[in-house]
Amino acid sequence: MKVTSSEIVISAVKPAQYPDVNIPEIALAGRSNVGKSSFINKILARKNLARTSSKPGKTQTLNFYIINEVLHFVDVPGYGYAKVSKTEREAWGRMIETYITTREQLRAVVLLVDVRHPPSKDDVLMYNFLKHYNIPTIIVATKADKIPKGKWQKHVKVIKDTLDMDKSDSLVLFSSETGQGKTEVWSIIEHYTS
Ligand SMILES: Nc1nc2c(ncn2[C@@H]2O[C@H](COP(=O)(O)OP(=O)(O)OP(=O)(O)O)[C@@H](O)[C@H]2O)c(=O)[nH]1
Ligand SMILES: [Mg+2]
Repeated sequence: MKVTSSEIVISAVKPAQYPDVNIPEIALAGRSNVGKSSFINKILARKNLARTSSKPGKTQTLNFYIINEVLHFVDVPGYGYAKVSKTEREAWGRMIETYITTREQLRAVVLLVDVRHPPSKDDVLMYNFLKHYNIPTIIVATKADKIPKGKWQKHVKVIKDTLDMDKSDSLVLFSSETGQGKTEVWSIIEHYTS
C-alpha cells in the first residue's frame, strides 16, 4: 500500500472509546520494547508518529492510527515488563482481552518477537490466545539488523518451533532500522484487509 496519510485517532482504554467506524483493523502485540511502535513508524514511513523509547513500557493505551482513511492500526502496550505491579498487569490483561475478543473490525494481529531470542513464555501464551480466538496472526521477527544474515534462518526455525506456528500464519523477518521486510509485511496486511 502506498501510504498517503496517517494520523492518530485516539488513545483508548475501554470499548466506548474505540473509533465507531467500520474499517478493517490490524493490531500489534508483543513484549515491551520489542519494537511495536517502531514497526508502525517504519511501515508508515513516519519518523515519530508512534512514540518509541529505549525504556520498556512506553505505550500504555490502545492507540488507534488511521491510514489513508481506510485502515486502522492499533498500537498496544507491551507485556512482560517486570517493573509493572500485579494490579497494572491485570488491568492490562483485561484491556487487551476485551479488545481482541470483542472487536469485530479486527482482521489480524501482528505479533512481534525479537529475532535474537527464542520466544518467551508470554509470547507463546499470546500466540496461543490468538489461535484460541481464531485471529489470523502475522509473526514479525524484528531487529534482524542485530544478527548476521547467516544466522537468520536458524533463528527463524527456533521461533516457528517454539510457537508451534500454524501453517496458515506467516513469518516475516523485519528491521525498523533498515526497512527489511516492509514490502512483504504490507502485502500480507493487504491480504487480510482487502
Ligand atoms: N536495531 C534495532 N532497534 C530497534 C528495532 N525496532 C525497535 N528498536 C529499538 O527498540 C527500542 C524499543 O522500541 P519501541 O518501538 O518503543 O518498542 P515497543 O514494542 O513499542 O515498546 P512498548 O511501547 O514499551 O511496549 C527502541 O530503542 C527502538 O529504537 C529494530 O528493528 N532494530
Ligand atoms: Mg510502544
